[in-house]
Amino acid sequence: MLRSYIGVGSNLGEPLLNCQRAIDLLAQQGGLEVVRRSSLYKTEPLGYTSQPWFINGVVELTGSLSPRELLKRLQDIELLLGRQRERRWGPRTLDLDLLSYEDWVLQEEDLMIPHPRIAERRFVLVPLAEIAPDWRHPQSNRTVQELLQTAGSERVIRISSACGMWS
Ligand code: A4P
Ligand code: MG
Repeated sequence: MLRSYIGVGSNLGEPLLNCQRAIDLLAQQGGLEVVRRSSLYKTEPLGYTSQPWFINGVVELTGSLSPRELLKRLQDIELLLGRQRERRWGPRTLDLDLLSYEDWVLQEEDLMIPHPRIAERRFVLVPLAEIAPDWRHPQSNRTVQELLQTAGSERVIRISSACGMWS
């Protein structure tokens, strides 16, 4: 089984519900299984800062889909939940990022694995550390804990436990 981690984020509409629905939709589809879900976190916006705080979390998937098939699934779910692509790094009803796929490194314009901004983002690393403390970045070979020591300083506040709000 191939293992991947997906970053889930939302800061428009009902962000908590959007994240929960996205995971439910992922879990209901064939070809993959949601193995673990992190807690959900309220996180300070990064990049474009004049926007509402986000809800973020990370899920672990296993399955037989290729990275491109998986990306397509993620984009279909984004659209289904009303995502409109406007401002880059701006507010969104749902953002699903393919953070990693096994220990693959892929550098294509429309698909980069691992996701290029993992190492600097506490809103990704904190939930990832919760469900995959031994995960290593395949390019730097640093663990998620090591990456956290040099990541940014945006505030990340846990709002639900891993087995609470999600199920
Ligand atoms: N793409 C390439 N690699 C990947 C990948 N590994 N996973 C391409 C997903 N997509 C990937 O993405 C733009 C293009 O990236 C896609 O067409 C896909 O082919 P997008 O989702 O349309 O646009 P975006 O999300 O606005 O851009 P980007 O660069 O993905 O932004 P990020 O990195 O997702 O950042 N602050 C907080 N606190 N929490 C957040 O969740 N999110 C962002 C968006 C900014 N600030 C945030 C948060
Ligand atoms: Mg994105």
